[in-house]
Amino acid sequence: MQSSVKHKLLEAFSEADGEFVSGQALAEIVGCSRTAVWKHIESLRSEGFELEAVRKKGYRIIAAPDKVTENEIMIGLHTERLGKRIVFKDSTDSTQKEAHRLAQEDFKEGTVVIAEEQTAGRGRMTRTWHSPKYTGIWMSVILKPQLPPYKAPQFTLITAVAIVEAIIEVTGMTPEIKWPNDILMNGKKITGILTELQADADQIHSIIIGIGMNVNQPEFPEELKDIATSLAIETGNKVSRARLIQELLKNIERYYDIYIEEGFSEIKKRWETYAISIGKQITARTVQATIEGKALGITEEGVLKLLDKEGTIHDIYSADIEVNN
Ligand code: BT5
Repeated sequence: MQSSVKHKLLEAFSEADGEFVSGQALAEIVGCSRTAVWKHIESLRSEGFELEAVRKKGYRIIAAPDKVTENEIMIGLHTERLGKRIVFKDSTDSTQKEAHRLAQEDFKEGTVVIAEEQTAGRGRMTRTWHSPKYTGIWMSVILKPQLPPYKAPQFTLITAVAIVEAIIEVTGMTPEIKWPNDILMNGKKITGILTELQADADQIHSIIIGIGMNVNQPEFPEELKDIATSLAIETGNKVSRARLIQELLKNIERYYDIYIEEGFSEIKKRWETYAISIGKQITARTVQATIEGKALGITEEGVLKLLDKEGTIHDIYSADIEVNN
C-alpha cells in the first residue's frame, strides 16, 4: 500500500478518536474511491490493525498492532551476550540474509536480527516461510563457536529445546519437537528452525540460527491452515512477543553455554523428552530416498537412527519425517 494513503487513513482514525468515520469521508480524505478505501482497510488489517466496519456508519479503529520495540526487549533481558546487540527491521526480505551479511561484517557473537515482517522468509532448501507483519517472531541469531562444521546440526537441537522451554515458560503449554527442525502444537507447526553456516572445511566461522515462531496470527492462508498454528490460536490469548524473545534468547544462551562446557548429553536428554518421533514408526523423506522404519533415537551428533524392516539401521542427516503411528 502507498504509505501516504496509509498515513492519511490512520490520521483520520486517530482524529476520530475511536468513533466511526464514513467510507465516503475516508474516500475524500485520501482522494480515492470507496472501493479503494476498502482495499486499503483490508491491507491495514493484514498489518495487524483491528478495524471495525459497520454498514451506514463506516469504519473505526479498535486497536493498533502490537509492535515489538527494542526497549521492551532490553528491559528484562537477562543474558550475558545474546541480544546485547539487536538489529530491528520493520520489514526485510529475510532476517537470515541480513544476519549472514552482518556476520561477514564482523558483528559479534550474540548479535540478533529481528523483523516485524519478512517479504521473502526462507525455509529449508528453496521453501518459503510465511512471515506476516506484527504477529510472529522472525529472528536470526549469530553464534561463532570454535567447532568443526559437522557439529552444526546439534545447534538445531539446542535451539529446539530452548524454544520448547520458552513456550512452556510463557504459555504453560508444552509443544513437541519433530526431528529435526519442527516444533508442533496439537500436531501443527508452531515454529520452524533454520540453521545455516559460514565455514571452511575444518572450522565454523558463524552459525546463523533462524527462528520463525507463529505467535498472534488469528488464521493462516489456505495452503497452510491444515499444517500451521499459532500460540494465540492454541491458547486462546494474545501472547507477548517481547517476553517470548527474552525467554528464547535466555534459553539459547543457557544451553549453548552448557553445550560448550559439558557437551551434548544434557541437551540430548531434554530433547528426547520433548520429541514425538522417537520409538515410533516413521517415514523419512531425504533428498535421495524415502525410508520407512522405527526411529531409534538421535546420536551425540544429532543424527537420527532409523531401523528399517530388513533390520538395517540408517543414519539420517536431514529429512522431512512423518510419524505413522
Ligand atoms: C523451516 O523450514 O521450518 C525453517 C523456517 C525458518 C524461518 C525463520 S524466520 C527467521 C529466519 N529468516 C528466514 O528467512 N527464515 C528463518 P522447513 O522445514 O523447510 O519448512 C518450510 C515449510 O513450512 C513450508 O514449505 C511450508 O509448508 C511450511 N510453512 C511456511 N510458513 C509457515 C509458517 N509461518 N508456519 C508453519 N508452517 C509454515
